[in-house]
Order: sequence, then structure tokens, then C-alpha cells
Amino acid sequence: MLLFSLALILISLAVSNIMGDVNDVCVGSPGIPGAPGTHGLPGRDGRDGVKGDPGPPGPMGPPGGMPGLPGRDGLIGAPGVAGERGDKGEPGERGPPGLPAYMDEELQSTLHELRQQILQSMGVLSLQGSMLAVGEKIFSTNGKSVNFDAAQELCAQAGGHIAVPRNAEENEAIASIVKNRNTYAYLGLVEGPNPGDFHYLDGDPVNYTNWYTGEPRGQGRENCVEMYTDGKWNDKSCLQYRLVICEF
Ligand code: MMA
Ligand code: CA
Repeated sequence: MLLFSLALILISLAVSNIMGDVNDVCVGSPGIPGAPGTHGLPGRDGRDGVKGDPGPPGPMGPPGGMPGLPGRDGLIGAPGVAGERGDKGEPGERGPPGLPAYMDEELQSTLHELRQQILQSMGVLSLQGSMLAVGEKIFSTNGKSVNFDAAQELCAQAGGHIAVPRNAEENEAIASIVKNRNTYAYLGLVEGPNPGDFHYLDGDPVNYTNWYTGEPRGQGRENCVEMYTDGKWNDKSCLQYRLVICEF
């Protein structure tokens, strides 16, 4: 019985302890934390990461390596100098026949204008005393006195010839210029191989003359002809300075 009572007491004590009925139990302060445990074993490798960016170019290699690939084409160069002119091509095919001139209105009006302009120009030049029209010929002087060869050259450059009268009317026209300039002029005729035989510059023999009394008397030593201020002719050296009068 005593043992039973003791057991009951012990059991009730244990139960009250379990049931938290500890109002009557003393509680101690927490103890010092224990030392950390040892590291665990390393974990397994993770999966591969994504591929990284390409790295920077490496340093230049040592000299003596293999030559690199050819580079790209350079820029287009400046144009070269123009080539020589080619040969003239073959003539083209013949065109269709045109209108008869009298029915071609454009041609007729062009001719009308040209005629008008020529007459106007001749009027002005005549008024200025720059030209003298006689029949088909026009006489003109530049007022200069030069030797025969130079006179021939000047007239040729202007598209004419040294003036030479082929009749009395032309002689008077040239004489009026000579008189007006008060200086002698060379005429367009020269002596041939036979003294006293004169011919025009185109080789034709003269068929009109107006020699001064007693001329020509140069006997082959005066191969050119000058006109005096009275319109008479004299055979004369070709190396004098004489007025240039051209005919066109
Ligand atoms: C000059 C000369 C000649 C001309 C005679 C006329 C002396 O020579 O001009 O050509 O015939 O004069 O007297
Ligand atoms: Ca003479």
C-alpha cells in the first residue's frame, strides 16, 4: 500500500510536469550556443552556362607570317585624257529631193533678208567712203602704202586682189581713190619676160591700158605698175611704197 501511494505521487508529479502545470517549477537562463558544425561536403557541379561574347582581337603575331588575303578593290581612278579624234565617217544616205527654190518660202525669205542686209551694209560703207562699187566690182583701200608683194598679201587676206582697171570706168574709179589719198597706188599687173609686155596677175594678157606718155620705158627693169593721181600709168620698181587698193 505504501508502495502504491508512492507510485501514485510519482505518477501525478510526472503528469503535472507534462501537462505544463509548472507554476510551481523554477526556470534557468539559456545556455551558451554551441560551436558551429563542420562544413558539409561540396555540392555537385551545376549545368553549363550560356556561351560568352567573343574576346578582343589578339596581339599582332610575330613578323614572317603568311601573307594575308588580297584586299578589296580600291576607288575608281580619275578619267584618262581624251583619245585622238577618229576618222570621218562615210557620207550618209542622200536625202529626199527638196522643193524648187522659187517654191521654198523659207529660202525665199532668207534671200530677201540677205539682199536687204547687203544693201544696207553697202550703203553705209559707200557713205563712209570705205568702198566704191563699179559694175560688178568693189574697190577699197586700207589707206596704207606698202611694197607690191605686201599689197598682194593684204588683198588676198581680205579675200580679194590688187585692183586693176579693165576699162575706162574702172580706171576712173581707182583714180578717184588715188586722187583722194593724194598718193600713187600699185595696180594688179606685172611685166612678163619680154620687156614692155604686161599681164594680169592671173596670167591673162592686158586688154586695156592707160600709160602715161612715153611709158612703159623701164625696159624690163621696172616690173610693176603704179597709177599717178591723174589716173595715168607708169611702169615702176616693185619695191616702192604705194597705196594698197583691192578689188572684190
Ligand atoms: C622715174 C621713174 C620711172 C619713170 C620716169 C619718168 C627717172 O625714173 O618713176 O619709172 O618712167 O621717172 O620720167
Ligand atoms: Ca617707168
